Amino acid sequence: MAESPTVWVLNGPNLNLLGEREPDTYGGETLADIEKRCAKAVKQAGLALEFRQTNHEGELVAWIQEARDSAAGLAINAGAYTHTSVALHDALRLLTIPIVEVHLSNIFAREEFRHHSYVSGAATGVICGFGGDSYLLALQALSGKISEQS
Ligand code: CA2
Repeated sequence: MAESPTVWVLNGPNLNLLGEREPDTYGGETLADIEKRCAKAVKQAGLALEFRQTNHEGELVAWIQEARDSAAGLAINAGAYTHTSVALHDALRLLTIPIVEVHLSNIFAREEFRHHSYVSGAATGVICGFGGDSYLLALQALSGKISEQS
């Protein structure tokens, strides 16, 4: 039987600490809780999941490059690198698969420095402000795009 197409979910700095502080901004779930919900959702959609987190910008760039050959779609919460990283923008621009930018919080309702994203210009779409549900909504969008293509 053919392997299921794999959706990659990449997470940037400090997201490993989710659930420990600032629940009003980011919700009470840990990243492991969100990963579990994502795993369930992709299984139901007939897809596979690769879910990763790093605190290092270069590692995120390397993973985005790796996704070029391995992923059918990519969801990325680049954390604070969203607002600073031209390197992430350039790496994402090299992909031809659908990309959804994800944020737990509504970055547009927060400090001015969070309103600009280097990820958005390279993404197919953006979902923010729904806590852990933002990831599920991103997977739903990617699943739709992937089935459109096949
Ligand atoms: O809302 C999001 O998902 C963000 O990408 C989260 C980033 C922030 O820099 C972006 O502007 C929006 C920060 C993640 C920090 O994670 C924490 C985890 C535990 C406690 C405090 C922060």
